[in-house]
Amino acid sequence: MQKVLTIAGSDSTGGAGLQADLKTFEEYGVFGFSSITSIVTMNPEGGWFHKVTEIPEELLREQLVSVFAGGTVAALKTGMVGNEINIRTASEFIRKYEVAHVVIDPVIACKGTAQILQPKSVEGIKEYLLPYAEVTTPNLVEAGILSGLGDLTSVEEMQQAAEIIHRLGAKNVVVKGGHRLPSEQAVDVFYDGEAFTVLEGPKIQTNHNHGAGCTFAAAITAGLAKGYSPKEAVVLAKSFVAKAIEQGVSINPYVGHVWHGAYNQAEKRMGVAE
Ligand code: PXL
Repeated sequence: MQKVLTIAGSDSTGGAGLQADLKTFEEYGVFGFSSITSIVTMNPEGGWFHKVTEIPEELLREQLVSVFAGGTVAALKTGMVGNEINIRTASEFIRKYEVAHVVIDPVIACKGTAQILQPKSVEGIKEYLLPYAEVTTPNLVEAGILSGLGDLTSVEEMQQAAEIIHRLGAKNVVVKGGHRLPSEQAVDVFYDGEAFTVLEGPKIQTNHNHGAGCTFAAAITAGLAKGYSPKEAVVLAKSFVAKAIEQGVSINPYVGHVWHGAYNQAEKRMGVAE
C-alpha cells in the first residue's frame, strides 16, 4: 500500500484541512500520515471567524521526523502551512527525502477569513514550495496573488496566471475557477507547460462546499501515488470532489461541508445495527 502525507492545518469540524485529506486518502485506498502546521478554530458567536494558531517549528519538525522514520512517502501534499519558517521546514523534508509526487495547495486565505497570509508567506510558497510541485492547485484568488495578475475574471486570464505559476517551478498547474468565475459551467484550467486543457463541469448550486479545495488536492495526491498521470489524477479528483459537493452534509448552521465518502458511498459500509 502507498504511504501518503499531508502537511496541513487542522479543521476540527472535519470538512477541510488535514481531516479532509486523511478522509480522502482513505477513500483512495492509500495509507495517510499527517503533520499539523496550525490549528484553525471557528467562533460560533463571532460570525464563524476563523482563528489560526500556528504550531511551533520544532513540533512540526518532530512530526515530520516521525513520519519519515519509515523511509520516504509515495506522495505528499501541503495545505495551510502558514508562516515562512514552517514552509522552509516542509520544503527541507521534501528535498531531503526526495518525495516523488508533491502537490502544493497554496492555501493563502480560506473562505470565512478575509485574512491573507503575510506577503512574506506568499513569497515563501513561491520560493520554497512551488519549485517542488508536480501539481499546484490555486483557486482564482490565489492564482491572482501568486501570478501578480490580481483579479482574474476570464479563462484567458486564468491561462496567463497558469503560465506565470508554471514559470515559478510548478510542473502542472490547475487554476480552479470555482463559483467565483462568472461563467455558466464550473471551469478549471489545467496547464502542463505545453498545452492548456479547460475542464468543465456543472456549477453545483449548493452551500456545501467547505473543504472542496483541500479534498481536491488530496485526491490528486492520492491519485499520483497510485500511478495516475497528473492530468488523469486531476480529472479523477474533479469527479471525486463533484460527488462530495453534490452530497454535502449540514453539520452546523454556519457552513456546509462536503462529504468525502460520497464517491464510494462510504456511508453504506459496515451496514447498520439491527
Ligand atoms: O479551505 C481552506 C482551509 C485549509 N486548511 C484549513 C482550514 C481551511 C478553511 O477553513 O480550516 C485547516
